[in-house]
Amino acid sequence: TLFAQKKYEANWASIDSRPVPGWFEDAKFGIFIHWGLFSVPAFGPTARDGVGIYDRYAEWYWKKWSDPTAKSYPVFQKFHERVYGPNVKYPDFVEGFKAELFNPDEWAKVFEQSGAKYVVLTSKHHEGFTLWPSAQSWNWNAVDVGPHRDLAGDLIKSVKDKGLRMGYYYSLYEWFNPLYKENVNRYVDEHMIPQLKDLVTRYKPDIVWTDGEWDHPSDVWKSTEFLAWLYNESPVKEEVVVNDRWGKETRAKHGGFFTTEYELVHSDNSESMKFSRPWEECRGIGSSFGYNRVELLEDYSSSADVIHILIEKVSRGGNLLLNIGPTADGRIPVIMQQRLKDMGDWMKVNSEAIYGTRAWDKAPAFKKGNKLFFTRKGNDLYAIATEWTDQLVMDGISPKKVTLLGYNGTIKATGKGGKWTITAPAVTPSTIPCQYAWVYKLEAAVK
Ligand code: FUL
Repeated sequence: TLFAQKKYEANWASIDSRPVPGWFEDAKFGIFIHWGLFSVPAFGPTARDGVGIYDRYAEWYWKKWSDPTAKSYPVFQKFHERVYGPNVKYPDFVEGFKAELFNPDEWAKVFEQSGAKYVVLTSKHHEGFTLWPSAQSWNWNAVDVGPHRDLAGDLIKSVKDKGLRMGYYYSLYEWFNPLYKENVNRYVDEHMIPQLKDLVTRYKPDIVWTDGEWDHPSDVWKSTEFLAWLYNESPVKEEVVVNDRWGKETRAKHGGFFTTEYELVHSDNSESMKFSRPWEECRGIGSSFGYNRVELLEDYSSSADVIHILIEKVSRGGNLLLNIGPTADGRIPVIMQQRLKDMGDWMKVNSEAIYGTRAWDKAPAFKKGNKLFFTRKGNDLYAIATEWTDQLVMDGISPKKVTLLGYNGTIKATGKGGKWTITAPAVTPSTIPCQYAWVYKLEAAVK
């Protein structure tokens, strides 16, 4: 059958009328990758420096090191002075960006085994250096200089070969691009828009994840014009997904899915999380997106932590985009691999309680410290306990059958009038289905 595809116009009312393609909300779990020249110094302040989360981002090295008003300025200054000295300028870091150990098939395997369904790579962060041979970033991209390799192209190929979706992060603004500073309109017309269109037509990404939008309103970025092109004419017009970072006024208002970041971009109370659109929380495993070599084990979330974060976000209807920061030589730090491996082991047993689910609208109000979460798929509910308890009591359900995912024995569940008590089975270390969180499937529990 031939349906006339809807034509989108270059205004927010029209752009916002396009539903976010369903694959995104069903996917629930993605991997974010921050990789660029900032991976060379791979340094940022930590909690021990007494600065807040935004001041710990290692990918902000260039900016924070050059901005005396930044709270983390002294920490970056001191480090740079001690390690590199005054003669090393940020662009010199390109010498250290070789990616000589980069094996995209290996990376893709790590992502696949984590249970993630999609991947988002920084094609260009605020530093302006592109990971693909962009004509607009002549001599400031990974093919002309540094690794001499199309990192963005090689990775999307390997990731898609594994059956995962992949897209790109792209920073609208650039800190030190002279054209951007002198004439933003020319920058948008001659640099940014051609670059974005090149990225989309060349690699056909499933996601365009923009950022750096706050510097100008969306009309300066010509965001709705670009999105109308993306939705009407581009090779990915059917399935492509975008976020909400398209201008200083657009977050949690316009575009595709809404974004939170370390729960800080929007305050993390249950009210503000009732977004009218699919949403995604992004965060690192530690407190930075770019690799920070001085982080200690104590700075990293444990496997239990990251699994619990996934559960919390999904039970509230969101996705989790969990970040890794590869090294300049192209490795995924082993501690990050380990966290992803544990997530994958958990997902092998429990993924049906994650993929394709929605928040349960009758779930108990979200509070920090909750130990019981719910997801819903059709008439089935999944009760996810982040602590092993002998008895779970829940309200407002009448399940036809109760099982524990990954466990073969029967589960004792009794109830009347919507109030049910589930008794955990007696398990041993060898019969417990998994670690970190346990899922009771409550079949036909809700209407
Ligand atoms: C922020 C950026 O400034 C950070 O460096 C990071 O890329 C994060 C995902 O978005 O706004």
